[in-house]
Amino acid sequence: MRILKSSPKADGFFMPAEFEPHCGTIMIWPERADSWQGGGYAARRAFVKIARIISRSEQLTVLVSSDQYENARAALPSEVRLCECTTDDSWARDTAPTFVKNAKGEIRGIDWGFNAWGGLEDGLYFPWDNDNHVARKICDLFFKDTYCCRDFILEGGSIHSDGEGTIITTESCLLSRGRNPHMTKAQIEEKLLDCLGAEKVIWLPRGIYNDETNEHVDNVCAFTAPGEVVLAWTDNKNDPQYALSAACLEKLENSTDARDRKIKVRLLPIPKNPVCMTQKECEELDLWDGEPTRTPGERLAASYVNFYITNDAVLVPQFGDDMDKTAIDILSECFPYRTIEPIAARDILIGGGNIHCITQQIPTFTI
Ligand code: KQY
Repeated sequence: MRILKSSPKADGFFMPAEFEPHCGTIMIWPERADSWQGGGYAARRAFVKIARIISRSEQLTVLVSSDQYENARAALPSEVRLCECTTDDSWARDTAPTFVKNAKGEIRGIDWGFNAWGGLEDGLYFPWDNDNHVARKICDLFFKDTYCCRDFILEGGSIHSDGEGTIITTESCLLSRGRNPHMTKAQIEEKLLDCLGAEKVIWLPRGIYNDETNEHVDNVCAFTAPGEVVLAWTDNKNDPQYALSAACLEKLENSTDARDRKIKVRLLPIPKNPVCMTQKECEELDLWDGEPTRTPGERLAASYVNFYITNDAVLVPQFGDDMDKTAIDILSECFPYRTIEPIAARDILIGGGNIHCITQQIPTFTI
């Protein structure tokens, strides 16, 4: 594996869309007891269900600690490849490489800097060194050259690509003080275009209320096709999400993409009833640095937008809410050629993210 200092764009590489064909997916076995309640058992059951569906249509690699290897091997289907790797947690979207592709069908990984969603400013755990090394290790494992972008803090959940030159992201996340405070918005945009081989960045102002990642885009808005997105939405003007989603809608309605298309926006409701931590769930989380990581009644950043697209399916978070079925119906329209798979996701959400956050796609490649 070569560590490259050049730029993906200059080398003819770009980030394909998630709905383009994958050769595989990466996940990381959950274990951290201050992230995953009850010692991680419930989260692992949800991860296994997701793994079963993904491995139906693509090669799934799951990173696991040596302590958990036996448990993971027993729980996961035999076609899943397990690979021992030291990590700090299980957010493959954010710690695995972002893969870019060129016209010949070659792929390379991008190794962004990772500081646990904000470092010492407002990050979510410390230390994060193991997570910061995951992307390069995965490139090693897959024999893929890697672009060293460790000087730029970015998580995969904070970007979406349509594969045709357009990137969406959120200002609340990418301009946060804990990531790249030395860079201007224009410099950050230039870096994104250069690394992702894109022509246009659409900056959504906000994300999902109470999203502890500083509002990753992958929880609020996602491409379903070139020129088409779903946006998390509520009609309830008293809900704190209303103003955030309305600001994003205004931006999308006044934007064109890199190919000068007007963007078609489908509104995807958020759950009707806020999803909040129970006393029992809080009691089943270990403390971090002597402090609770969640408090009873805390509203979690529940959103159906945090789905994951595989070669044959779309895995959609479900919260036991009236809107679960509506979300499935809307996404069925968006993805008529894939099976829509509802996944009970509360046990993942408690960790602070959802199905998209625990998965990272590897595009198909020729060589
Ligand atoms: O949403 C994500 N991409 C990651 C969330 C991390 C939360 C850590 N508690």
